[in-house]
Amino acid sequence: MHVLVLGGDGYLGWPTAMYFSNRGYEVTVVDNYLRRKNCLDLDVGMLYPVPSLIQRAKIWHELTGKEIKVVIGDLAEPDVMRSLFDGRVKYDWAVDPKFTGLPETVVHHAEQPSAPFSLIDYAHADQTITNNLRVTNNLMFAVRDFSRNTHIIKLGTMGEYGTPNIDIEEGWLEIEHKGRKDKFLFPRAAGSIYHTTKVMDTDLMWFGVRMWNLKVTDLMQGPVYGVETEESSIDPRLNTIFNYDEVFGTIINRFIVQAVVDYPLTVYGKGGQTRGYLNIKDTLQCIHMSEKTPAAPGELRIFNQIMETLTANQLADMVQRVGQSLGYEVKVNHLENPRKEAEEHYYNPTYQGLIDLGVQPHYLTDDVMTGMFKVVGKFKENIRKDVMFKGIKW
Ligand code: USQ
Repeated sequence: MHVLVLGGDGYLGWPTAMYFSNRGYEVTVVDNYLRRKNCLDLDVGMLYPVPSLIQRAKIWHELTGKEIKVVIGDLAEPDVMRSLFDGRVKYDWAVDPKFTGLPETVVHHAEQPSAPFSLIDYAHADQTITNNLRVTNNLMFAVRDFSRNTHIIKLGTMGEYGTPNIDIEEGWLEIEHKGRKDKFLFPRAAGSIYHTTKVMDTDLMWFGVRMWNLKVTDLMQGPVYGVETEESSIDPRLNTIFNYDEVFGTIINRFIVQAVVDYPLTVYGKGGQTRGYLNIKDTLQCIHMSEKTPAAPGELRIFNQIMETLTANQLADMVQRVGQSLGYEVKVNHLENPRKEAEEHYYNPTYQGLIDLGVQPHYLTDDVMTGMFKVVGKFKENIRKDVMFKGIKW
């Protein structure tokens, strides 16, 4: 089985590649270092330096004997995408440079993933829209033209739904209107330009599913936390990239880093914002379970990929409690919210589909958080306070 991981250098992409490789799959990763370039351009830093994608694939091979083929290229260029399916691909690193053949599964992580980044100014909004939509469109057409049996697993986001005042279903909603019934995509109301591109991605794929019988799974993921996965524990050089700055860091990772350097936790506004969270280990399980039971031809299968819902205030309380038990003095600050979002709202999403497929959740317990504190604590000297909060306004 061959899994193609688009965006294989990122926070989730590299752990996905190792996860499948470790389980005996043939794996190809593709990335153009967009995330790293954007971090450099904005000078936001990372918790620790990470070897290049090619170096990581070499380290992985030395330690495990397994091969992850690497392509460095921009998937927004149609030719780069198409070469992965028509055999013209040139690997930038591989043990065996022969074309692996068509992938049974493509995991699409190749997006600009930050909401604040997409709202810095016009240019950053434009980069987000151009990259995310072109990559998705290029993928859709490449699969249509060369490999309709390939199952596309696309990372969506819970933020596509926004925070509606009704329960959030898994992707679809049956509506009765003037005595007639039909099923529609659950209403979308994205809260950033980034999240809006994810809505548009879904629409593109839904079109491809209806027109060309493509097989697509859309994983509506909440904010992910965590550093370690089974594979990264083999060697610290295999750790995934880890951001804690305002632009690329997600809330739980940020709060723990802040606690370690006595930076008051940056709760935005009232802190009643509720989101569905999951451990990075569960992202990998969810992708794997989706891969094992592919969507049918002509099916857009949607799962809500979260394991529990928590408010920003609950997270801050927990980080404070666990941090204090470890000897950190943790203060909590309520900053004026730079985002435009509901700070107190109803939130009741369904998230049963992936559990039914066999995913076993890792919840955010005190022990799990203590483990994160220990990892982050090792890199305390690298943590920069100047990138914690700049106040990118919506
Ligand atoms: N928040 C704070 N303080 C902080 C950072 C965030 O109070 O220092 C709040 C935000 O205002 C927001 C919530 O925490 O209400 C989550 O923010 P986040 O930065 O952790 O996550 P978000 O911007 O929503 O985006 C992240 C990922 C994105 C993914 C999304 C899933 O960057 O790629 O799609 O989580 S979801 O939020 O469900 O849309």
